[in-house]
Amino acid sequence: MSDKPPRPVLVTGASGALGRQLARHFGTLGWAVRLTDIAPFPDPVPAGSTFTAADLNDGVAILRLAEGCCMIIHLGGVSVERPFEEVLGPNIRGLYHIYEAARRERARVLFASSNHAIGFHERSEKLDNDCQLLPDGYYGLSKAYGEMMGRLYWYKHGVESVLVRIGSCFPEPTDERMLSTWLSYGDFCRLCERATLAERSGCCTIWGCSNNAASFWRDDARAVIGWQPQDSADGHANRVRGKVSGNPVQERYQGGPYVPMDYTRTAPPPGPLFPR
Ligand code: NAI
Ligand code: 15L
Repeated sequence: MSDKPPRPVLVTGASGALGRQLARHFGTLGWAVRLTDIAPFPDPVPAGSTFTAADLNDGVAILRLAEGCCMIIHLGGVSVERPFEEVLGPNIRGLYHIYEAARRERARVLFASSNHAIGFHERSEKLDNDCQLLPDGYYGLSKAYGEMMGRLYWYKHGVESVLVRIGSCFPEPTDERMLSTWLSYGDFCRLCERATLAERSGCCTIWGCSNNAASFWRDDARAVIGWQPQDSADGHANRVRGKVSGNPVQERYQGGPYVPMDYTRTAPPPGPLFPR
């Protein structure tokens, strides 16, 4: 297996927190990368890469950017809970533009999904990757839609997708919940590398978290792309243990702080949504 992709890789959301990490990582690997974002790229553009500003709402611009690419790493869009109208353009229409471009180029997509697509699962549950989608807001709903988009394009057009349900990808865990959800920058970059180089991915779903003893998540398709996390939140336990919100709704569910946003229930739900 080659250690370089056969054609350029397109990275959206390149000016964001994860995009900047990945741009640097791919730069050190010497890959040919097209970086794009609606915001300017704040760092020196790595050798071998180019940066082009574009709005995900602009389907023609996305088609042009993807021309000749073998892989689209799609990190761009609204990345936190926002009102529906703000999420709609980048995350719903924009994602359609990404998948149409992938279909035309026969490119694989890595879709940066989120734990907020399943945020209403209780923290006491240990989830496999085929669990019910239970979004905890409009942002999480857009990520659930993104995963469904990946499946649609796989079954209908044979477009491959690596759907990564990212937990909390930050320099280090900052509260107790992140002992379960943390993904190190290094593990994230290596995941993107493996997703690009794997001979085949089909349409697979992977939990984007490091090797955390307190993980909420269990089985997934990481073996399909040959990725294993190397880092762990465990070494941060002493520092963040006990850092909790005090909000019972927030602490009950995996989605944490996004769950109580705009939450109007006065009593907890009576039981599981999908009783067996
Ligand atoms: P970020 O907010 O730092 O980066 C997102 C980028 O998308 C920004 O640079 C922004 O300018 C760009 N963008 C927004 N609207 C756009 C538009 N209309 N056209 C083009 N570009 C647009 O987010 P971050 O943390 O880097 O996350 C990257 C991806 O990973 C996002 O899709 C996010 O939802 C997902 N993710 C991140 C997690 C984390 O812990 N950082 C956890 C779960 C998912
Ligand atoms: C996400 O999906 C967000 O992009 C990120 O900013 C964090 O809020 C993360 O989830 C999380 O749940 O910690």
